[in-house]
Amino acid sequence: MIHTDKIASANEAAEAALRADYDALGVQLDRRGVDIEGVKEKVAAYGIAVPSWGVGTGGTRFARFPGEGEPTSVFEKLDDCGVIHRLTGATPRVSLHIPWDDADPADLIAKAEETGLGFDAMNSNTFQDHAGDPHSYEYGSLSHTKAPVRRQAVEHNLRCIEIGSKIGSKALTIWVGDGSNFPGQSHFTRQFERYLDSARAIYAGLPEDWRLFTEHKVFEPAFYSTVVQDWGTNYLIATELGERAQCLVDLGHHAPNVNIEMIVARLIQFGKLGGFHFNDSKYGDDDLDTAAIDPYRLFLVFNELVDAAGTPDFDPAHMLDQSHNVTDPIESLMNSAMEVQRAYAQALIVERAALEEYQEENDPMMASETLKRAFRTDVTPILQMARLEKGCAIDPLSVYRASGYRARIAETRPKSAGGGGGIV
Ligand code: LRH
Ligand code: MN
Ligand code: MN
Repeated sequence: MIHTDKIASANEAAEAALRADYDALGVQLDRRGVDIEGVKEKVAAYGIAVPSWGVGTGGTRFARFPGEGEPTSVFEKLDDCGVIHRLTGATPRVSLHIPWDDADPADLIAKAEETGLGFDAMNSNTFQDHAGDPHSYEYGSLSHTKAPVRRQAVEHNLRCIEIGSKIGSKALTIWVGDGSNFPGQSHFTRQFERYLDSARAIYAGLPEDWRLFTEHKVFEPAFYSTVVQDWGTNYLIATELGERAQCLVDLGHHAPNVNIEMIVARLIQFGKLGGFHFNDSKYGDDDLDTAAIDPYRLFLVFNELVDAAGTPDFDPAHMLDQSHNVTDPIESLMNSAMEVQRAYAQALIVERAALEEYQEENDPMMASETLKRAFRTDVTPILQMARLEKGCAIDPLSVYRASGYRARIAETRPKSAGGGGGIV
């Protein structure tokens, strides 16, 4: 994998400069009444799950250009995820997708132990057909007009729970592509009623200590209407199902210009924020690297999360969900995990008492400036120090590039074929 002495020698070369930067930032933050050590401890304790499907090269429906050394099994995916965590110390868990990652749970546990990882939420997949299944999802899954198709989709979800229970997962995320492409194709109300009935059957099979996350998305693959199209429908699902059903917010799944941080605040207020799929987008569900387009929006989401910290039972799951078309997926995922940490650290240094005062006194300029001041602060030394103290890399990208990991695995993993039909 990555040799510990490679990390140590790279860190040694960078440590003195880091300490100087960290001390200077500490003095600056101290003037604002912010304790840098407290921020660093929270950042160090923070972890985000990596999507197993993210370590393979993605693509679009036009083409996929596979990279060198693509993982060919869930076990090789876990190897790559292990590298990401070894270097960043920020990604202790992996979120699996079934049937893409179907394997004997005992083997999954063994590999997770070997790579120093655990498992996060399970993801079911009823947006494509599974080899050997009698029914097709072409016209929907949980909301399909035909009961046998719905039953097959429910059973698949129950199987995801069963696998997850054996590997230490505590949540199931359901995203369905169900919808319609033509006005009149589907009866909105009856279709949603069927979805709810199926979702209730899954919820009934949820272990006591599990949560069910439903994920909304405005369009795609359905291009006229989508059954779980926005947070309003998602909230209805979560309230219909029960206390352990919550909404998952994928940052790329909203109409353009939607105020996502406000949706986050609303869901928190009513105990229904289950978790996130972090990524970034310019136009739609672009699945670009987190913070590649709009880091301020990511910061504003984290501002809501930090503001709500301490709310009883507030424990959203944090996962990345991206598609890497033109970069090495390991590099993208490391970078994205660190961008999420950055947004978290920036939100932690917001001067909240001052912000509240400006809000009370209706001073929009100073309220906005208070947020901007935190956002403009370069918190990189905090992130780097947290990594150094964990024995991870001060600069994960350069250590990864110098390690030759990609070239090494490319020797043993067969080159995969390109083509169309990337993961959305
Ligand atoms: C749907 C989605 C959902 C899927 C993943 C592959 O667009 O965001 O989370 O499980 O992509
Ligand atoms: Mn998603
Ligand atoms: Mn998506």
